[in-house]
Amino acid sequence: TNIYNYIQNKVQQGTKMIAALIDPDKNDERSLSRILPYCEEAKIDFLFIGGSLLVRDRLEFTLDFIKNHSNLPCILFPGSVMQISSKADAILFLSLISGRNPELLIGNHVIAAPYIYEAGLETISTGYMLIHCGNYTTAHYMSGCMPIPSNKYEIAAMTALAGQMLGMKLIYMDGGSGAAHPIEPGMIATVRKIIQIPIVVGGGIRTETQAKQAFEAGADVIVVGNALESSPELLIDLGKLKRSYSSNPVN
Ligand code: 1GP
Repeated sequence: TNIYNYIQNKVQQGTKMIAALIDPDKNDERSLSRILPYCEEAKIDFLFIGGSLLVRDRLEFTLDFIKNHSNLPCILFPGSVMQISSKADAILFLSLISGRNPELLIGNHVIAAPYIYEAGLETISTGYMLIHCGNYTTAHYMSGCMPIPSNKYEIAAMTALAGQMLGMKLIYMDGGSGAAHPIEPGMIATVRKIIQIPIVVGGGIRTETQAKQAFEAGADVIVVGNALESSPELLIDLGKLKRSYSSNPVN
């Protein structure tokens, strides 16, 4: 429960958090060596490790490399039951509550449960909601489910509320990696108004302004993935941005 306690403490303090998404398919030693120093310097909170589809078997290598070069907590963000490793610190136990695919609501969880148990991973029950953000992403395709339309704020809010009522510990609103635009701040705000659990927001965040809009609308954690390939220095600005919400400047 260490990672979830950390999130709860930050939320109680009104402090925002940043996660960098590392897709093992897209990163090798060279790109990790480039991105990790920015993660450290920016004092981001977590690394999310995973992808909708891992074409190459590089999860273990990626975790080994990160653990040898950084102390940042590694949270698995699994695209499938194949993405489980005891080398990580926690796993987002994702239920795709915006979809209606029973395998992604409970089936895969039953298959994954003994492996997660064996690995001793902290499990964070997460209501995962895919939102349509201008394009059709790999996450949308791989889920085989319709995403929530970008302007249907009430559907998003009631889906998140149902997730909270089911006992989920986090809501992750995702436009999908490489989303054309981030989730509309109005949708985040509508969800924020009705639920109490922490909200993670990702997909298509490429600028400090977009990150700020997500935070102001009520996101507790923002996730940045794609943008780090071309401009990892964005993390430095995001680190400053999250510290502007904190009364304790070392956070
Ligand atoms: C995707 O929320 C993450 O699941 C991050 O998205 O790669 O577009 O930043 P980006």
